[in-house]
Amino acid sequence: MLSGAAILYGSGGVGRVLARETQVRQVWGLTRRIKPDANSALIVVDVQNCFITGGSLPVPRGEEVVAVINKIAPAFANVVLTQDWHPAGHVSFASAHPGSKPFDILQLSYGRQVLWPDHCVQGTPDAALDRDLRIPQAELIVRKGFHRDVDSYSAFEEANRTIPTGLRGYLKERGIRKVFVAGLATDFCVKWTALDARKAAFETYVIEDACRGIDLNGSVAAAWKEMSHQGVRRIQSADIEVG
Ligand code: VGL
Ligand code: ZN
Repeated sequence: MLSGAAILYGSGGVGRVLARETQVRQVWGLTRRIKPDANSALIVVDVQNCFITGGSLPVPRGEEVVAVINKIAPAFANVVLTQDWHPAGHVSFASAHPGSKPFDILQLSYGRQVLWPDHCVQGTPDAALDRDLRIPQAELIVRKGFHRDVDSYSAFEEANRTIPTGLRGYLKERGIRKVFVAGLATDFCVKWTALDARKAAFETYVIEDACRGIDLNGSVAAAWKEMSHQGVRRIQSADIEVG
């Protein structure tokens, strides 16, 4: 194993070495767990009533992420939560576009926009965080999608790609170098948040079993492909050392 590792380290870029290391670990059945450190943050994306059964835009089995997130959260000294937080009449709502219906796609000034049922309206119970989340140490809640004419799947930057949320600066200023992303939905807000985390040069992990997707026309599989191309590391909650 050790000499194998030495050969691998001489053979290519860091990304390739890490990918090979993961493969080697899997082949050998080794369970080396990841221990989040002081420079790691967990980003819990949009675990809100709207995205859970009974909400306005329920993600299939969305409620299942809560127990998984509660299990791993104690491993993180730094936790940031996000909230999708739209004004009434938001541009992403089908109801704001006469003649359109939910899940239609519309070309807007900043690009293609999937139209959704009205969801996560500011100040409504639907927009509240799931009451069963147990993350008392969470230090920041980032709200996004609050400009009426722009959506924001990403926790870092709005969909017109010009307005930052401030999360990048917050994390950098706090010395965070690694982010772990969990929550809803894999193929929208989790994906965009993870891709933007990579763009901001964070080492980025998405915890697969702590996420659920909406899955429109294969969008979950496409999301994993896109994330892996950008160097996002796909892990499971069991890969994280808790306690
Ligand atoms: C989301 C659709 C619309 C998400 C937010 O949190 O993934 N999806 N708004
Ligand atoms: Zn939304």
